[in-house]
Amino acid sequence: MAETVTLTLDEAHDLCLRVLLDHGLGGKQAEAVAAVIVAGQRDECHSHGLYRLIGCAHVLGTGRVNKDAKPRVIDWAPSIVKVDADFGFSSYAYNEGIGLALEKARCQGLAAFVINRCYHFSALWPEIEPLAEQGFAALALTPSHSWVAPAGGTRPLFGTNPIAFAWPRADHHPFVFDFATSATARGEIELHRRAGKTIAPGLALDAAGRPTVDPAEALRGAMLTFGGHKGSAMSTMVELLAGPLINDMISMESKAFDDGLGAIPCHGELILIFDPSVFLGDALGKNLACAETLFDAIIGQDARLPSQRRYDARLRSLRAGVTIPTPLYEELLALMKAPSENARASGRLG
Ligand code: NDP
Ligand code: PYC
Repeated sequence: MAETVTLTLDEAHDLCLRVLLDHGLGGKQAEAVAAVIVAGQRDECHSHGLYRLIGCAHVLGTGRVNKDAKPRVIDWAPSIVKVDADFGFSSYAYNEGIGLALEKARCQGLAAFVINRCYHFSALWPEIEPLAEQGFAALALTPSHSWVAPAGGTRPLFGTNPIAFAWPRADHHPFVFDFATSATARGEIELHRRAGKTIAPGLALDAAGRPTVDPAEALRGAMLTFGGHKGSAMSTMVELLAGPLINDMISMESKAFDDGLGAIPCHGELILIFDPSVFLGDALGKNLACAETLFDAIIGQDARLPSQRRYDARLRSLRAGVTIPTPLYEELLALMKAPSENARASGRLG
């Protein structure tokens, strides 16, 4: 049997949708989740691509996610939109509320978009890159589960707490970065465990608080923040801004709420949206040009901009589809209630 399987983006989407619908997820919610998983795989963000379907199926099996969630969009204040996700997936709540949040950003120059009571498993860039494509700058933050020790500590406390930022560019893809405040995403460690590979030193401690490169030990122990005390403080900031500030759970509470099920984290998310045209008026063009000078200077040193790898991967995937390990493909097929005869008939599984 071949070591990998290649799927077109349509096939990857159909696979996601089928698994999610088979697990009882409502149609619009399933579409929102499938879109974000396929986007992750398309951009070769393997830790947040098709592999995540396993976690989605698991959390749906636990009965925790509201499969028929009805997100409620709340016009909270002149510059604040909240969406109560009704314990559904974040991507669906995002789709329901983002329109009003953008209206407010256009009007006030700055809007806060809050998603509450959501199950969140995705990368953050799919939420903010489209905003920068429409001319906005954006910053997204969300906690997760207590998996990460504070700098100087040895026990899990913070979530992997990603921060993502997007800036609009006229003739290029937006400038976007999106990373965990842990030294790596937990999904990466999980992928190393699945592949039987060790992880890099400096990412995690075992349950006894000793440094480890064994991914299974790392998952049982505590992950480390990036940049020592700096990542630790940034992670604390994510907990505060996307927890107490928005009346939602911090990672410790989300982990306790999980109650040992090992489900996808349930908590809130904060997205700040800036409209540069309101901030700048007539000075918009001059300042967007200044940003381009900065980007040129970065690239001029043969450094690369964040997301360039992702944009290159996207081009490849649009042309040639996405490639995943055969064992992962088999595991995903097995998640279907009635595994697809089409996939077998197509000869992909030999
Ligand atoms: P990485 O450490 O791989 O960093 C990713 C970011 O850094 C990307 O923007 C990437 O761009 C950029 N980057 C990487 N290498 C370079 C380089 N040499 N020069 C310039 N830029 C570079 O990611 P993480 O493991 O920390 O996180 C991966 C994903 O996990 C994120 O998308 C995050 O949102 C997600 N995540 C989600 C969580 C959740 O609760 N929902 C929790 C934690 C993580 P490029 O993509 O082009 O390589
Ligand atoms: O990879 O750390 C991670 C993660 C947590 C929640 C979703 N992804």
